[in-house]
Amino acid sequence: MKYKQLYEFINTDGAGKPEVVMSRYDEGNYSLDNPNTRITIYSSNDDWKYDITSATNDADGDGDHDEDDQSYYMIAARLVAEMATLSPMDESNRLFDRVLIAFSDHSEQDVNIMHYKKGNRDLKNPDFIVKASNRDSYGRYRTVIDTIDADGDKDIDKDDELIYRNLATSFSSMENLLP
Ligand SMILES: [Ca+2]
Ligand SMILES: [Ca+2]
Ligand SMILES: [Ca+2]
Repeated sequence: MKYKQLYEFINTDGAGKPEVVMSRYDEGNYSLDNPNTRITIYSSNDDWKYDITSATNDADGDGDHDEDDQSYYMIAARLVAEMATLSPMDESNRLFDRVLIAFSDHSEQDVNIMHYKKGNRDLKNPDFIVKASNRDSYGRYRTVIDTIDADGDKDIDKDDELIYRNLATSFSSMENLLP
């Protein structure tokens, strides 16, 4: 299944800081407002440390539904919170409204991390695409292509690559994203 994962920061409960909202879109679905499923990851102390999720599912596909499954979503939320270019923690660094992650059309393993500038609501037309490839036997991505500044410190280096490598690894490890 060629599903896509979208990450956004939205203040879903209207209180305190924004939550991380992960929406899944199945193959062919690019309708921003109509995801196939949606999970919200909350910070219980409202301090950008994401540690609670809305109801999840057997994300890792091992046949049970336990804390391990929840942890995939929390790890993903913490990763996107490291993206200063996406997180509303500091609006002066923020360039993007949302990030969409999908497997490449050209390879079963390569991952595209698509970035949408503020106001761009067309999921088919990202402003930047960072690619991760070269997955090892543990499922970790080793190579990032077309890296941009993710942590907002105005350079492009290994720290930025690591965020993208971890995001791609997180995405490909969530095998079973049932509603
Ligand atoms: Ca909130
Ligand atoms: Ca499981
Ligand atoms: Ca950087």
